[in-house]
Amino acid sequence: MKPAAMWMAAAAAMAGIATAEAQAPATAATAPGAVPAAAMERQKSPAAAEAYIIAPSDGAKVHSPVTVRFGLKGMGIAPAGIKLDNTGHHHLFIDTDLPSDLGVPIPAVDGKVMHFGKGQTEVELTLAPGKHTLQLLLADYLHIPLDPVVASKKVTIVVQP
Ligand SMILES: [Cu+2]
Repeated sequence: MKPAAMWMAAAAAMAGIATAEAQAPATAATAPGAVPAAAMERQKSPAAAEAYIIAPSDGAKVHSPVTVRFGLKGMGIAPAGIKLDNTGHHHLFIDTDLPSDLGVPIPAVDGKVMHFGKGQTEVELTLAPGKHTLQLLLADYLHIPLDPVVASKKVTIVVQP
């Protein structure tokens, strides 16, 4: 497939899954045990894959709303629901540690764990004044973290009143 044709296919896929994608994290959150763990196979990540938070920087003093920009090297982004090798989509953990069980879909938690299943690479967050942590975690088309895990360092910011 020529690059242009591939791009168009990806764009069409993004448009097509927009509605279904919105429901997937909710399903995962409300019925975490619905799919047997044995049925889940974590997708492999490339050895060079690296996720990082471009902005804000660690220790930054910022004002709300805060624009968080997601960086990714060594692999690509694909929307949730689209199975492509060496791709995934971003998840942002706010004031929350990464899941201890990496073999199941990442839940969606209001204000704590956000999915970017359309392939977004930034978000504007409204945060209360005070200290907050931000961390990225990549996951595959089924919202399951990759193997080995691709996560950013945890960044701490201070939102000023
Ligand atoms: Cu997800």
